[in-house]
Amino acid sequence: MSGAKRDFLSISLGFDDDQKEPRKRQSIWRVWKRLSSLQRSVICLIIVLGGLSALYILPAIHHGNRLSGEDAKANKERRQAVDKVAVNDKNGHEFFQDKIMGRENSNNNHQIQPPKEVPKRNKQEALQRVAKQQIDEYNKRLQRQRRPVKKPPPQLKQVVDRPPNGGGEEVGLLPPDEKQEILERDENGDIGKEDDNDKDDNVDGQLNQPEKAADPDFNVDQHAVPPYDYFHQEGKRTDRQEAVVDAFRFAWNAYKKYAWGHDEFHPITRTHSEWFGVGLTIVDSLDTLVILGLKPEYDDAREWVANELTFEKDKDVNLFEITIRVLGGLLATYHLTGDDLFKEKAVDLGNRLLPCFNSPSKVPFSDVNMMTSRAHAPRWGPDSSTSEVTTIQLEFRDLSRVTKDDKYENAVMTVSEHIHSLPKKDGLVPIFVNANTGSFRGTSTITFGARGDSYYEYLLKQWIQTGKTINMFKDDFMEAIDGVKKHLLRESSPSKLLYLGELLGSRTFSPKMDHLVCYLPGTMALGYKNGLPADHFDIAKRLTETCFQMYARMPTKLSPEIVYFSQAAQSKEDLIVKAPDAHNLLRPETVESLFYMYRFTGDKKYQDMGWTIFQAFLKHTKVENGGFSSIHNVKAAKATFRDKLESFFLAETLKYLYLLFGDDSSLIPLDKFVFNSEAHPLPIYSS
Ligand code: DMJ
Repeated sequence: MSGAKRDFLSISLGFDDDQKEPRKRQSIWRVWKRLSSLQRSVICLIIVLGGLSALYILPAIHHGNRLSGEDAKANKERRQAVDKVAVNDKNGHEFFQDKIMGRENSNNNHQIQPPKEVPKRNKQEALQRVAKQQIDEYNKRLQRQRRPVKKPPPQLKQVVDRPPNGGGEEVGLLPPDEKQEILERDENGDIGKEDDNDKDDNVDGQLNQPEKAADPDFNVDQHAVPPYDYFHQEGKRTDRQEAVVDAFRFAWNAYKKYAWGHDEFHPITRTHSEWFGVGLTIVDSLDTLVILGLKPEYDDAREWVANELTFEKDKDVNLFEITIRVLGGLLATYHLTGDDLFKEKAVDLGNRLLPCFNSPSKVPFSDVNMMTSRAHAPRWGPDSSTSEVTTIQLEFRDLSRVTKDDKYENAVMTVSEHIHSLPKKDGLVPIFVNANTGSFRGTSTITFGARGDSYYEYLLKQWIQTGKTINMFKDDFMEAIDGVKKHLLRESSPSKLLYLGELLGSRTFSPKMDHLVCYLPGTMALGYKNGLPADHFDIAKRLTETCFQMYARMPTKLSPEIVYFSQAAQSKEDLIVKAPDAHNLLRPETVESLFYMYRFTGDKKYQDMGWTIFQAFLKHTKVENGGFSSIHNVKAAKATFRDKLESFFLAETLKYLYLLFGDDSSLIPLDKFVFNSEAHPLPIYSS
C-alpha cells in the first residue's frame, strides 16, 4: 500500500493502522486542511452518495418494505389486479390502455393510483375505452354470477331419463317472408341493451339466494338446459331423419369395426390414424349419438370414455382443434346428459391446455404438449391463426361456468379483449396474429374462409352465450358485417350470385370463396333472429342460395373446397373450380346454414336443398364396405376416394342434416343452446 493511500485511510477511519490505537483526535478543520485536493473530492463524493442512499433506504426500512423475490412477484400480481380494478373506475380507461399496450405501471408503492388523463389520440384508444367499460360491466356481472345460488330442481340432472316436456321455449318458426323482430328492442329500437334496474342483482331471477349453494358442483345456469328425452325418438323421426340415422350407423359401425378408439378412420384401406391420440371420432361424436337418440352406440362410446380416454399423452395438440372438437364435445355431452364423467374429462383436458396462454402477449400459442405442458408456436412459423385464438372462448367460458372456476374464462377473455383492441379494417381482421407481440400480421389475407372464419362466428355466439350482456362482441360483429358489405360482397356473372371474396395482403380483392365461408349465412340468420338488422337476414338468404349452387352446379352435386366467382360480363358460368380445389372433405357449413334457415323460416325449400346434398353424399362418398370418405374431384362424373372419414362428418354434417330434416324445434332449441364451431351445443347463460 502506498504511503499516501495508507495515510488517507487511517485518517478517514480515525485509527492508526500500525498501532491499532485511537489517535489523539484532531480538530476536523485541521485534518481537512492537511488533505490533498484529491482526498477532499473523494470525501465529498462519499458524503453525497451516502446521503442519497440514506434517503432511499431508510423509509423502506422504516415501513418494513424490503421485498423478497416472492413478495415482489406477489406485488406485481397485485399491481396487475389493481390495474384491473382501476379500469373499473369511471375515468380509468387510459390505465387500461397501459395494460393492454403491455406497459407496466412504474409506481412502486402499491397504492392504487388514479389514472392519468391523456388526450384521445386515435380510434384504437376510443375502442379501448368502450371495451374497458364493457369489460368492467362484464367483470362485475361475472362476480355476481359467482355468488352461490340455490340448488336447481333435482330432476334436471337426469335429463335423459325424463319424459319429453314438449321442449324448450324457442320463439317459434317465422312464417316465410315475415321479418319479425323477435328479441329485445327498447323504445329506441336498440338491441340487447339492459335495463339498469335489471342488470345488477338478478342472476336468472334468483335474488337474495342463500349464502351457500346446496350443490356446489351444479352449474349455476344448468337449469337453463331444457330436458329432452333424446333416447326415445323412435316413431317420432321423419323419413329423412331415419335416412340420416342409417347413414350415421353405417359410418359408426365401420369405424367401430376397423378403427375403434383411434382418432380417424380410413374407410377404403380400413385403417386408422392418430392426430391427438384421444379417440377423436368417438369424443367428437358423443353428442350426435345423444341428439340422434342412438342409445346402444352411445353406451359403447361412454364406456370407452370411462375406461380408455386419457389425456396423459406425450403429444403436441393444436389448441383450437382439440378445444372445438374434444373439449366442446365433452362439455356438450355433459350438458345433454348430466353425466359427471364428461365434466371430469373436460376439466382434465382444459387444465392441460392452459399453458398455451403463457405467451408474452397472452394471445395463446397454437400448440401444447398435453403431458409436458410445453406450449409453442406452430412449426411452420411464428404466428397463430386469428380464427384459432378466437375460437376457444365458448368452450373455456363454459368450462368456467361448469366448474365455477374463473381461470379458464379469464384466459380467453384476455385474448378477446386484446383482439378487440387491435386496429382493424372496418371490423375485418388479417388471418395471422403473433403470440409474442400480440400484433396482426398486417400483410396477411382478410377472409371469412380458412384461418379467419370463426373469429366472426364467435363474436356473435359469445354475445349470445353470455345472454347478450357483452356488447363488445355484438359491436365487433356488426362492424365486421359492415366491413363485409364494404369490401367483400360482390355479385357474380352471369347469375348475380351474391358471394364473399377475400382481400389478399389485406388490400387486393380476390373473387375466391372457401366452402368454409358457408357457415356465415346461418350465423347471420342467427344474429337476425337475436335482433340484429333485417338486412343481415337478406344477405344470409342470398348467401345460402349461393352456397347451395356450389353443390347444385357440380356434376356430383357436391361442392368443391374452393370456388372462384366469375367477374367477366361475358362469362357463361359463375363458378370456376381450379383443379387443386376440386376436392370435397364432407364439410358441414352449407347444411349448417340450411338448418338455421329452416328453423327460422319454416320454408321447406331449405330441407329440400339439404336432401339434394345428402343424396349426393350417399351417392359419391359412401364406401361400399362401410363408412364415408372425402373425395378428390367433385367435377368428375365418378368421384374417387381420398380415403378419410373426417370426424366432423359425424359431429357436424350428419347432426345438422338430422336437425334440418326434423320439425321438432325443441330438440336443441336455439334460445337455450348455442352451437360451437364443431356443432357441439353449449348452454346460453343469462350473463
Ligand atoms: C370443423 O372442424 C369446424 O367447423 C371448424 O370451425 C371449421 N372446419 C371444420 C369443418 O369444415
